[in-house]
Amino acid sequence: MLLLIPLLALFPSEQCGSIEGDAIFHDQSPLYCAPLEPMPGDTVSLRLRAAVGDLQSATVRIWDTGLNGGAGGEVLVPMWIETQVGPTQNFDLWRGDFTLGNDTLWYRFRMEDQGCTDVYQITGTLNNWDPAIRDFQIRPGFQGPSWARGAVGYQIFPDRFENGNPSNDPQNGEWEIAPGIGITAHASWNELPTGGSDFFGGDLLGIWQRRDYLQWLGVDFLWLNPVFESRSNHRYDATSYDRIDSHLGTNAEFQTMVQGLRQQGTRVILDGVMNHCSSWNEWFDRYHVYPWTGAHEDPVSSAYGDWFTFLPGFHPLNFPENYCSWFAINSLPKLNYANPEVRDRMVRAPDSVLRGWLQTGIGGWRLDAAEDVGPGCDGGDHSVWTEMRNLLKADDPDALLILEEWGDALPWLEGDQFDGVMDFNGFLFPVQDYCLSRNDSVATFRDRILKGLRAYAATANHSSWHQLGNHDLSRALTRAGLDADRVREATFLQFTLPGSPVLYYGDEIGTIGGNDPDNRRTFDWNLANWDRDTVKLVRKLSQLRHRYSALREGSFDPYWVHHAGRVMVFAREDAQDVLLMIAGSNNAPQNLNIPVDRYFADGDVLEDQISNRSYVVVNGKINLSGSDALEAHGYRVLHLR
Ligand SMILES: [Ca+2]
Ligand SMILES: [Ca+2]
Ligand SMILES: [Ca+2]
Repeated sequence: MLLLIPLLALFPSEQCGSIEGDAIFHDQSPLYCAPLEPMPGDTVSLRLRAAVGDLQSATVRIWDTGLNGGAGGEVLVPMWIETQVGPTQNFDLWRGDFTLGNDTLWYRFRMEDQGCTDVYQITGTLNNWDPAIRDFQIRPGFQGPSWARGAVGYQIFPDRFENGNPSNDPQNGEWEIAPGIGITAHASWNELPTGGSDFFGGDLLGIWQRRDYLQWLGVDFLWLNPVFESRSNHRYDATSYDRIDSHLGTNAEFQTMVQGLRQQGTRVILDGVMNHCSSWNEWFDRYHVYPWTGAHEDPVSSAYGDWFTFLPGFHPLNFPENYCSWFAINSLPKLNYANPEVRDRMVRAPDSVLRGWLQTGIGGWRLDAAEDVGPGCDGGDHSVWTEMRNLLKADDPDALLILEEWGDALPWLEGDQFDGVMDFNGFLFPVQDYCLSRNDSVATFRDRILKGLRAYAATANHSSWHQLGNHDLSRALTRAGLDADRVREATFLQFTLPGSPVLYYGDEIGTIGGNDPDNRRTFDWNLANWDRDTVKLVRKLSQLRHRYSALREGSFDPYWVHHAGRVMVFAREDAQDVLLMIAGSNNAPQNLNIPVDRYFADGDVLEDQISNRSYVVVNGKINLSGSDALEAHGYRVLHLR
């Protein structure tokens, strides 16, 4: 008996017995955190849902990073019960208000009842604060373009989407990609890619001609892989930042396309490769193409000599070259942002690369290799991006700024640099491991998604890009072992979770391919070859995302999982609607008895927005069993009929 007391103290339950931890909910959607993009001086209202009558008190526990001369300090905001919510008024809605200062705040909640104290962080209710889980964050003054929140995107590799103008097609041997190595032109659109120097002839006119398809799919913006003049087919190594590659079209054709697409509601996002250019670049001119003296020709006398970094003496990493390049790839010399002329030319000047092209009416930029951009050989420098944001947002407050970052992007998403990230950590990898490869359990998937959503401020989460694949990864269908059902499971999550779903051209029709260059196959316009089930699903989900603001900016409450059946049930709610998603990732039908009394009352009829099947709420649950079982790989979007 004596041993029991220390044992109990050593192994506390996850939650207090007197607090219904599973009923508690908060996230940074408008119903629970307002305003979405608070400015210094604004009153912020936080709301927390708890079972009715359950709590004696609730408190917002804030860490204000500006207190104590920047050392930070704790602020406690008492909450009160504002009202009862829920289908049978079965929840108290607790509310706490405070005035925002200039500094970043981190917050979580403390709940007390009958001597028990629990905390609420984004992964749920816990007995003790878990320092490994990032608290919710508020970044005063962080405002992103509203059009981009939850918007549907479509990535195009320009050489491979559609050939609208055969007269601009690259010809065999028309130029060298490296000294002595000529480019190749494919004889047929249906051949397979072979590397970086083979061309199919896709172009801007082709994209324009297929605008009806993009509109039919419900695409809000296109992200084009680089379109500036280059010798490679991927064009991540520009020879000029001022000219559209002539094999894609002219500068004038580009502007016409951008403005025409904008009129149909489709913005164009350009790929900005700011870190490095080609060794054939007009400023570097290693191979003596231009009449002037390029940096490589004579770093001392060239007007561009200090635009790059040349190293005296022996440099093993760059050997046998004497200049800094991206990953020591000598065809990709790195621009030197310690030189103010480079910063003027790329960022600062009214006609800089970034600001100049913004004037054509593009919707913004995706910035390549953002962590590398800076002075010298290795230096990443955030000041390049803070300067970029200030200038571009002054030119066009609606310009979207997305960075490429494969790790934690928080250092770029504090409100002063980018609006969002290509979210590998928060979406692509979790959905890969859950749906495509089936390595993760549903509980692990839910945990990774929740942690991804707490990684950044709310506005950044909404405009971050959720992809199943892109030009740097093998095709989603190939990674799924050619199982299209798994890709559809992942697509369902891509379009129903918070964030901005961005399709990789061809994934929606069942295009396959291994690693680069096989992942860059041409788009197959022969409808007989299409995976119609997938493209129909994409179009339907895109329509739902446009119909229901709750799918774009609403809450995300993944309150129920079926472990063995690999099913996650989650609600998305805003002031207009509640949608209940049932998302399966499994190979067999599942009998499910799903509690829905958090959102719906007995007698309510819930209709699936995809299949039009309906379910009646009985005893707080809906039953999917027998002939109504959730089919293998099944999914539902339920809305009150
Ligand atoms: Ca209680
Ligand atoms: Ca062409
Ligand atoms: Ca020259």
